[in-house]
Amino acid sequence: MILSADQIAKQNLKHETLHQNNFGFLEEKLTGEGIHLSEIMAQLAAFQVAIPSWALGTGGTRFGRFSIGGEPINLMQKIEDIGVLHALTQNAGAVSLHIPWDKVDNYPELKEKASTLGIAFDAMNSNTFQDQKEQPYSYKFGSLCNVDPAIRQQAVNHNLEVIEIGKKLGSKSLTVWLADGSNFPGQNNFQEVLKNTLDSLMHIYKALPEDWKLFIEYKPYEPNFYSMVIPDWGTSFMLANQLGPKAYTLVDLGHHLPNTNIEQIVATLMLQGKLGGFHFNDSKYGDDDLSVGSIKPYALFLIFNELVYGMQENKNNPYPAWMIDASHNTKDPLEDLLQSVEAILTAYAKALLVDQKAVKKAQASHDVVLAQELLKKAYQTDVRPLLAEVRRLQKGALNPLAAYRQLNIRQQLIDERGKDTVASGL
Ligand code: PSV
Ligand code: MN
Repeated sequence: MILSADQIAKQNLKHETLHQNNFGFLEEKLTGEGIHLSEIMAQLAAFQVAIPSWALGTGGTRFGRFSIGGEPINLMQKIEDIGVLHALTQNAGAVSLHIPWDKVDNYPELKEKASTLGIAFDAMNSNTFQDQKEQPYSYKFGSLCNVDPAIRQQAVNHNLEVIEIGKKLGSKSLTVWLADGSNFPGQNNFQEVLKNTLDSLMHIYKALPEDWKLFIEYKPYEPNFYSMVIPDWGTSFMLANQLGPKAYTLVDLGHHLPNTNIEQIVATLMLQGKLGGFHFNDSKYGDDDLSVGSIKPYALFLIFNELVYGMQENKNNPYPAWMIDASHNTKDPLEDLLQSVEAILTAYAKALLVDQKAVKKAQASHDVVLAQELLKKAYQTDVRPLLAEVRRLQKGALNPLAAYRQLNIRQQLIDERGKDTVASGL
């Protein structure tokens, strides 16, 4: 289903008066504080977060999966769903594909369809954490790290194929996440698997086109529980440095042990010019993949505060690739993604409101209280009218979630696709 600007404009009429009042009040307040609102609004409008192709259906755990109905059964339908998200929010104009899940016969047709909906192809993801039917060797004991050179070669070749597909779609980056690791002491020789991984990544790196980037994800545990070959940002950073200037670390919010100071990791990587990409989600315990900002919104704001600072100060760091990497087990995936997009933009807008100069001044005079208060002041600003105004100016919805519900989109998708459809992916 395709959502038209007219349908959205009609929904906006219902909220128009209240919105103008709310925005007018906020505009006066912020302008009075000397904030250049137009600059902030331009940055918010430019922000595009990629939606992963595998998150448009209901997810599940190893215990069960509860389908919502109307789920997209192929990539074209997934692109249409992202089109709906983008039409409503104007901030979801990109898709991230996972190969081989998203292989199709006709890539030009796919590219064409996406471009009519304003959707670009962000980072491509390879998959060497599952075995595919036709592949000769198993990844049960690792892929790029494997002690068997034939298995490593197969995993390298897969990544090369992903790059080739990405080239056809206009993507400019490859994200490698490795499930490689061990479940028991003695299973792997730590040094050997790391050396093998670097060697395999070097082969992949060599095949990267000049204008591409390689993003290396890290994760402390799962699916392996004793050791992961790339367990932390330090290992990813080390590999990226050894590979060269086109390789970067990718931070996935769920890939940290509880209470890790992620904002400090962001700052360190940006200082070194090595933060390439970002996967958004939220968690209570581990890689829970919950809706962004649903558990620790203040931590998300602090992370964005470092991202904003880094984007301003660290010109050696490229503009990061953003992606939502959440799983929707309980809610309608599209509603969940709308909530996540809103949470990301909320944190970003609040971070843009931080008076960086005043914070620096407070730090210079060791005024701990003031420095903290300055952050809190930005965090406590209700930026919802600002986000709504940015969307309105781009013909998006004043209230995306309300519009989604009032337009009965899930029911329309069920009528169109059926009640029992199940989306491929995780
Ligand atoms: C692994 O947990 C991960 O974060 C990687 O980004 C994968 O590609 C993605 O989730 C989907 O499995
Ligand atoms: Mn991820």
